Amino acid sequence: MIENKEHFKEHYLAKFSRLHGKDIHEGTLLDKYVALAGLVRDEIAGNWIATNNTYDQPHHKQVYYFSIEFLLGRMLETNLINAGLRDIAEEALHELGINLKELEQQEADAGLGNGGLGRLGACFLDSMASVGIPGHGCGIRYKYGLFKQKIVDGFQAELPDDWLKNGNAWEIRKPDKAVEVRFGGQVKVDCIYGKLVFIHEDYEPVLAVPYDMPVVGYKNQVVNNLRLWSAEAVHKDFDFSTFNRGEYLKAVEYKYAVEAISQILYPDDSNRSGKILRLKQQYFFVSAGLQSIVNRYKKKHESLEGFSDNIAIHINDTHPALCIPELMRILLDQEGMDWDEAWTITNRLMSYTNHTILPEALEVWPVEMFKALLPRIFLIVEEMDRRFGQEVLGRYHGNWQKARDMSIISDGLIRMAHLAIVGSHSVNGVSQVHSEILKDHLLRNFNLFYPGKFNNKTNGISHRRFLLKANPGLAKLITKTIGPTWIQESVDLENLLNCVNDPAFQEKVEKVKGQNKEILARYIQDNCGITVNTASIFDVHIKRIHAYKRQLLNVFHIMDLYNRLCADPNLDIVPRTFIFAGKAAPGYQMAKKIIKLINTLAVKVNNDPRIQEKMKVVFLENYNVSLAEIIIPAADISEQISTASKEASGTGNMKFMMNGAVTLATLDGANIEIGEAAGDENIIVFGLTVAEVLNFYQKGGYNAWDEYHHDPRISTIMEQLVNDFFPDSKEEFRDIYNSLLYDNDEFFVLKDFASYVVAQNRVDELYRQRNAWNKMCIYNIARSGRFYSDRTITEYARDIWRV
Ligand code: 26Q
Repeated sequence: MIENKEHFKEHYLAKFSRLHGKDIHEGTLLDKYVALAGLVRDEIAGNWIATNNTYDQPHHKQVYYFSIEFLLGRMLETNLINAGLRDIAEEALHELGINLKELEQQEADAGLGNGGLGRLGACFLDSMASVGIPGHGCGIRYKYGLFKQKIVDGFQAELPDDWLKNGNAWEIRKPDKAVEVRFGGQVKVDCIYGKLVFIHEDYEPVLAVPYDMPVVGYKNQVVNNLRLWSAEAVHKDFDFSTFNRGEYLKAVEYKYAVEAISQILYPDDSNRSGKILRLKQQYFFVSAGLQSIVNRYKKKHESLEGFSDNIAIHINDTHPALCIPELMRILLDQEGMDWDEAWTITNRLMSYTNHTILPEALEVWPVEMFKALLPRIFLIVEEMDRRFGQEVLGRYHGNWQKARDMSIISDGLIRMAHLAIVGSHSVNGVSQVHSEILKDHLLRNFNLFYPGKFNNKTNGISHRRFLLKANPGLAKLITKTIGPTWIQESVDLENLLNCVNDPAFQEKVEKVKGQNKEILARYIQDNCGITVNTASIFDVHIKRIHAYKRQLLNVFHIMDLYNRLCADPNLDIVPRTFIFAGKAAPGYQMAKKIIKLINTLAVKVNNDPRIQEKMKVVFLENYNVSLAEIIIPAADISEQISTASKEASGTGNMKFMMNGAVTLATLDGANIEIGEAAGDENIIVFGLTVAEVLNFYQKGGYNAWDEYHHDPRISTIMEQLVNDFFPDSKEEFRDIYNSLLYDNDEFFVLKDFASYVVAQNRVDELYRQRNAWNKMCIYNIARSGRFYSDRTITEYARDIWRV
C-alpha cells in the first residue's frame, strides 16, 4: 500500500521501467499515463479480490445491474480520488516533473453510451461501490463507442471512436470465465418420462469472453466489478470442421459475423426499428451475464437453493429485458424446474426501470426475426404471453380488448416494455412526474392490474465526479467553508445555507465561477477560434440533439434577440455567450439540420459588427463526459427546456445545479423537483405544463399557424429560416420550417416561444444584480445535495433489491 509521496515516486518509477523497459525521461505522455494507471490498478487489486471474497460469503445478496450502455468517461482521476491517492500522486508526479492533468488526458474517454441512460448506469456503479452495496455492472465491451463528432462546414460528420487503440489500462480479460451463447437453429421437442424436453439444435455458437473493470468505492476499500462481454468465434470443433472441409472462407466469414456482435454501440436512432444485430447484442450480453451469475452461484452453493434470496437483477430500460425469458430458459431447460417454480424465482429476481414515454422509443421486435434468431426464447415468450393473456381475461371477465391492449405479442410484434413489466416484481420511473405519467397514462392498465408494482426512483448523479472532480475550485471552497463531510453525504451541502447572505462568500463563489469560465473560454478559443467574453452570461444547452429537447426554442430566442439588436444596436442587454454541444443520431435528419442551423446562426451572429460583442454563439463539437466536466462548472444558465412530459428525468440538470448554475426550465422531469428543492425564487420556469401538453395531445386545439399569425416575432423568424437571412443556406432549413408549420409543431416550440422570451429577459434582469444572482447560485448548490446517486441507489437497494 502506498502511504506517502516518496513511496509513491519509488513505486511509480519501478512500475514505469518494468512496463516500458526504458528510462522515464524517454517516456511519452502515453507511456507515463499507462504506468500510472497500472500502478493504481496494482494498488486496488488487493481490495478488488477481498471485496469479491466477502461477497462469496453466505447472506451477501448480490445485485447485477444489466445495461446495454455504461458511459464511463475517463477513470484515472476518479480511481485516484476514490482510492485516496489523488493528492499524493499529484505532488509526487509534480516532483518528477510530470503534470497529472496532462497524463489524465491521455486516457480515452470511454463513450460506451448515448447519453443520460448510459451515464446513469456509470453513476450507479460509482454509488453502489461507495455506499458498499454488492452491485456489479453487466454490459458489452464495444470495440467502438459512440461515434466521434466533427463539425465540417457546419454539418455533423461521424468518425469511428477507436477508444481501445492504445489498450485499456483498467480491464482484465478473463478467458477462463468465457461462456457460449447460441443463436439460430431449431428447437426439437421431446417427451421424456412424461416431461416435455426442448432441445436446441443446429445453432450458431458464439463465445462470450468477459473483461472485468474495477469500480472503486470512495475511500471505503470496496472495489466492485463491471463485467463487459466481448464476442469471439468458438474455436473448438466448429470452425475446424468447416476448415477441414476446405471451407476456409466460411470459417473467416463466421469469425467476422461473430465479432460484429460487440463491434459497435448503436446510436439512439430515430429509425432504429428491427436491426437484427441490435437484438443479437441484447441476447448476447444477457445470456452471457446470466450464465455467469448462475455458474458462480452454483459453484459457491452447489445448487440453486436460495437463489432468489441472494440475487437481484436489474434491467436498465428494456434493452436487457431478455433477461426474463433467458433466466426462464436456464431454470426450465438446464435446471429442470417446472414453469411455476421458474416463474416465481424469475419474477422475484427481476426489476425494471423505464426511461422514456416517447412512443417511438418503446422497443418492439418483429416476431419473425425474433423467432429465427432466438427460437427457444421465442417459445418461452409465447408461453408467457399466453399465460398472461389468460390471467387478464380471468380478471376482466373475458374482456378481449383489454387482453389485446396489454399483451406481450401483438400485431406480429413483441413489445419489450410489456415483457419487462410482466416479468418483473418492480417497475420504476426516474422522476416523480415521469412515474406519475407511467401510472396514469402510458402504463395505466398495468398499474391497475399490478397494484404496488409501480414506483418512483428519482435519478441522481455522482457528485464526486461532477463536483469534486470536475470543479476543484468550488469543491475546495466548499470544504473550506463547511468541512469535507459533503463528499460522502452531499445533503450536507445544506450547511452552505448559513453563508448565502455572506457577501465575502458570495464573492468567492463568483470568483470560482469566473475562473471556470476562463478555462472554458480558453477551450473555446483553442477549439473553435472564437473569443468569448467571460463577463458575459454563459448560457449553456448541452445534451443529445433531439426535437423534444428543443434546441430550436433556444435558437429562435437567439434569432429574436439578434433581430432586436439589429433594430436597435444600443439595446441594453447583458452580453451573452450561447453555448451548445451535443450529438445527433446519424440517421436523424431533423436533428442534423438543427446542428447546421446553430452553426449557421453562429457564423452570422459572431461576425456581425453591429452586435458589438453583445452576443456570441458557440457549438462545441464531440460532446462527451470529459467535455461536460469542462463546460458544466463554467455555466451561468442551465437550459432544460424540453416539451413538458417528454424528458423522463434529465440528469444534466442536476449536474448544473450542483455547480451553481441557475436552471431555466420547463416543468418537466426532474426539473420539477429541482425547483422544489431550490425554491421558486431560485429557478426560472416557463412554458406549458405536463397537464396542458397532454391535454393538447388528447383533445387537439393547438394550431401552429395561430402563433405565426399572432406574433410578428415568430413570423419573422420562421421566414428567416427560408428567405435569404442565411444567404448560403436558403433551402437548408425548409424541413424545419415545414415541421413547425405544416406538421403543426409536435413539440410546441412556437407555443412556448413567448413565455421563453419572458423568462430569458428575466435572466438578463437578475444577472445584473450580482449579489442576488450569487445568492441564487449558492441556494442551488446548497439544495442540490439530494440529487446524488448515492441517495438514489440507497432507495433502489432498500425498496427494490432489498439488500
Ligand atoms: C434503442 C434501440 C436501438 C438503438 C438505440 C436505442 C437506444 C439507445 C439509447 C434507446 C434509448 C437510449 C437512451 C435513452 C436515454 O438516455 N434516456 C434518458 O435516460 C435518462 C436517465 O434516466 C433520463 O434522465 C432522460 O430523461 C432520458 O431521456
